[in-house]
Amino acid sequence: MTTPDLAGLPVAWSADCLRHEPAGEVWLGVWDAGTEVPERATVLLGALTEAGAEVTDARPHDPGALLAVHTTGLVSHLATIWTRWEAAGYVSEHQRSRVVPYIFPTAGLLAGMTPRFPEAVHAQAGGFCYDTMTLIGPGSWEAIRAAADAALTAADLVLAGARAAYALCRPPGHHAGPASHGGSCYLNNAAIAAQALREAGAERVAVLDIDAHHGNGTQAIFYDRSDVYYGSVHVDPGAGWFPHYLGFAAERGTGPGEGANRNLPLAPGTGDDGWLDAVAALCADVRARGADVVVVSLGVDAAEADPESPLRVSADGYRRAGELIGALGPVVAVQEGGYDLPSLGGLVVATLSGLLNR
Ligand code: SP5
Ligand code: ZN
Repeated sequence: MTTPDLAGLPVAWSADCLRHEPAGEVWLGVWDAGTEVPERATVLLGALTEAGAEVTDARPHDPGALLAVHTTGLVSHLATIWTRWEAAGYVSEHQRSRVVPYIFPTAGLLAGMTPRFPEAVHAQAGGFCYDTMTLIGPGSWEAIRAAADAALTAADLVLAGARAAYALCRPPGHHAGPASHGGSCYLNNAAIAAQALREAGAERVAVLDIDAHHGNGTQAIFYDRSDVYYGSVHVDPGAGWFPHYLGFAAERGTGPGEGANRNLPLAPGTGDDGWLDAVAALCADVRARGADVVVVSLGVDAAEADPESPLRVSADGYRRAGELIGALGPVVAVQEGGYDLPSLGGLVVATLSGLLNR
């Protein structure tokens, strides 16, 4: 009998992650089916179990861990908006089954003025959510909170001595900033884990983001800090890809954080060779700067079959990326994107097998 690839790898998970049902996304004014579906987590859980990983319950953590990287305003908004939306009659009277923003306090609207926080519930959502694709419904908050708890539990396991742990987070997190959310993300699970690792004594933490999209939220959270490096390889936002406005190579960090942020945008169509060169360059940064622990924002949406990105990475490419990252030291892997249900499980298992050098 062969040993399963992931035998002994702890997987932090909560069934509450299934309770978030965005029921699609409003893209260019039309309500589409959307790809960030609960089945993603079911598929991943099945593949990881099949590969021999050890599923462990995400342990509830103090809200202080969320507030260490997010504002009270964002956290209370996410925790309460659904209940207030429903109570105010948007579902029963207006047939709006999900929270969707419609007005955004952009820099242009404000023109330098300080905005007044609106009383109207339907005007509040755009104060936090910067796109129309990141909907909130019944159960969303429980899932958002559970995903953060999964990331924190994986961090605890690595602090306790595991060489690697994986958090099966859903919804994903890397597009959520200190006071903002979007891109199917609500709270930044990877940043919450990275900050918790810092507070538990890790002096230098590196976040390596291999999701197909730039993790603008993680970048924003750590942009002025030297103690948490952020490196990301992603499809070039300038070529027409989310998050469009951020993720360029010139964004290198600010103040004490100057040089501790690195973006490697890739042309659409880039496959294993170009993508792995970029992953290796980020790993070289981490080696040069030193890191006590690495948090991987593990999106697998750069895969060829994925509907949300034009990159063309193979399962073997993911395995090799895992090998490169696993050689750096202890790793907390946090699930981000990845939307092709038939290949999703194999891609994550391949990456984690590489991490464990199996
Ligand atoms: C965590 C993560 O991977 N978030 C990525 C969000 C990017 N969403 C952009 C969606 C743009 C519209 N999608 C149309 C898909 C084709 N039907
Ligand atoms: Zn992504």
